[in-house]
Amino acid sequence: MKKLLSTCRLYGIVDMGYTEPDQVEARTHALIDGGVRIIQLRAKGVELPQVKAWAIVMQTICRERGAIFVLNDYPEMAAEIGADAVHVGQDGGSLAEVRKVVGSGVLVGRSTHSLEQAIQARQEGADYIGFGPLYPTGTKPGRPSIGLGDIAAAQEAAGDMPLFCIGGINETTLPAVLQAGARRVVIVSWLLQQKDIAGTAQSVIRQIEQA
Ligand code: TZP
Repeated sequence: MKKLLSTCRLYGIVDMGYTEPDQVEARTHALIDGGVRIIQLRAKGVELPQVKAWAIVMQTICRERGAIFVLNDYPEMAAEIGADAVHVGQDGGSLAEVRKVVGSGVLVGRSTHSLEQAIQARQEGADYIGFGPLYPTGTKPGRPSIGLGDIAAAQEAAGDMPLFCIGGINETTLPAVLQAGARRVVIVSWLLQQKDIAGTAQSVIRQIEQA
């Protein structure tokens, strides 16, 4: 899984704030069709049995098609359903505690919102980090944006730990994000709102590879 993670340029999220329940399966497939090999389920404020049902659907598809399935927020559930990875925020406890719950075979990702947090996540042994929000975004309302200025330094500090820039990335902002040194990105709302999710993902991956 770590080897596959190291090849990932675009990280997709099936965010239930932008996804109808009956689209979970189709969107997971569309992202994989578009070349995305790491896909998270993000279902804020949803009852746990429902989250678990969607997680099992996505994990099954990702396993069949060779993508990494990431569950946002719930280490116990991630362990229970055999998720490939779990993603936790700054309020998700220490990574050592998370690892104790999920075991050594599950990748652990962490959200970071500053260079200092990126450095700390690496010291704590995160398998990858999200770094942002670079721009203000309705997907994480109220979270201050951090801009592009620290991307290169965070990238440097991350070393071989994959760092995915996140927050407000779309076709207009992507070139500046890449220009600032980003080598991997997470795109949520803009990608999910495209008519052709697979084609758009493909084009984003191409742009990142050419940067
Ligand atoms: N963490 C930092 S920004 C963000 C998360 C989950 C949301 C990014 O979503 P979008 O829609 O791509 O701006």
